[in-house]
Amino acid sequence: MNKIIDLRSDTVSLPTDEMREAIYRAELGDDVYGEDPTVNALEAKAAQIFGMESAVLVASGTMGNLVASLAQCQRGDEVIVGNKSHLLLYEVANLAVTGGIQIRPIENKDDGTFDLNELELVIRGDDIHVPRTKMVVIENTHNRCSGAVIGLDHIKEISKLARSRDMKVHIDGARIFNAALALGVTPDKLVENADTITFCLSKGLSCPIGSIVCGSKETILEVRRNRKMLGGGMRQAGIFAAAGVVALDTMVDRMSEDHNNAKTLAQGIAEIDGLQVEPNMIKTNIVIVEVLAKPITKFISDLKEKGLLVSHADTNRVRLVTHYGIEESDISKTLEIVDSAISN
Ligand code: TLP
Repeated sequence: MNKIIDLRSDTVSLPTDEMREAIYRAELGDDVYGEDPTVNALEAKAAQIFGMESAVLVASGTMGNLVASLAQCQRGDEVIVGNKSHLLLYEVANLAVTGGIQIRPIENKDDGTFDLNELELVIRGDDIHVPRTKMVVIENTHNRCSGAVIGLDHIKEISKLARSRDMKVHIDGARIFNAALALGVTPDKLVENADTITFCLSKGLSCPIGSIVCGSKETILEVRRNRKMLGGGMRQAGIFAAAGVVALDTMVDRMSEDHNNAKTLAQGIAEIDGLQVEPNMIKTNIVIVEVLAKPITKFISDLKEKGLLVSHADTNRVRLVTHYGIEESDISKTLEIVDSAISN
C-alpha cells in the first residue's frame, strides 16, 4: 500500500526509537509530590534552555497557555491577543470559562506582528468603568500566519510598552524552537523580555505528549497550583517526560529539514495554477495555501483520496505542515498529488 502523507499538523509526528527506549527505561516517581526524577530533569533542562528560573510540565499547549494566564491575571482582567492567535481561535474560550478573564483581540498583520500604536491604544487606563489590561500574548511562530517568525526587536518593543504599563508578557511558543532556528538565535533570546513561555514537546519535537511553561519561581509555583486545580497534576509523568529529554537533546536542529521541505513545497505549489502561496513568506514548517480553482472541501477530499492529508485552515485556505517523518521524496509526491487534484 502507498504511504499516506499526513501534513495536517506536526502534532501527528511519532516518537523516535531513542524516545521509545528512554520511555521504557525512565526512572519514575509521583510527580504531584515532586518526586519523579525524569520530570524534574526535563523541567530543569527546559528552564535552563530558556534562561528562566523554573519550569513545569503540563498536558498540552492549551493547558500551558491557560495556567500561565491564570497565574498572572485575576477575574475581570483583560488580556490582549492577536485576532489570528491560537489562544483566541482554538482554546475553547478557556480564559473566560475558567478564569473570568476577558480577551481583547487586536490585528495580527500577515507576518504575525502587531501595530504598536494599536497595541498602545487598547491598553486601558485607570478608570473604574474598565477592566485592567494585565497581559499581552505573543504567538511565535505564528500558526495562522503561515508559521511567521516574530523577531527580537518586535518582541522587545511589545515588552517595553507592556512594562511601562505594568503588564505581563506571555509567549505562546508552541513552536518557539522553529522560530529560534529560523532566526539563528538561541531560544533564551526570544523570551528574555517575557514573563512566561509555553512551548510544546508534541509538535515539531515529535514527542507523544506534553508542553512546558517556564517563568520565575514564584509564577511557576502559582502555575503548578492552577495545573492541579484543573486536574492536570500527573503521577508517573516521567513516562512521557523521558521523550521530552531526548527531544530537547536530539530533535531541535533537525527541524531545519522541515523548514527546507516547507520552502520547497511552497515554491512548487506557487507554480501550480489555481493555487496561491507566497514562498518568500514561508520561514518555518507551515504552508498555508489559498485554493482558487475548486471548492475547498472537494479539494481536501480529492487530496485525501490520492493519499495526502491536509487541514482546512479557514474559508478557502488549506494548511500543510512539514515534520519529522516527512522526507524530501514525500514533498515531490505531495506536489504531484496537489497538481493532479487541482486540475481534475
Ligand atoms: N495547534 C494545533 C491545532 O490546535 C490548530 C495545530 O495543529 O497546529 N498554540 C499554538 C500556536 C498552537 O498551534 C497550538 C496547537 C496550541 C497552542 C495548543 O497546543 P495543544 O494542541 O497541545 O493544546
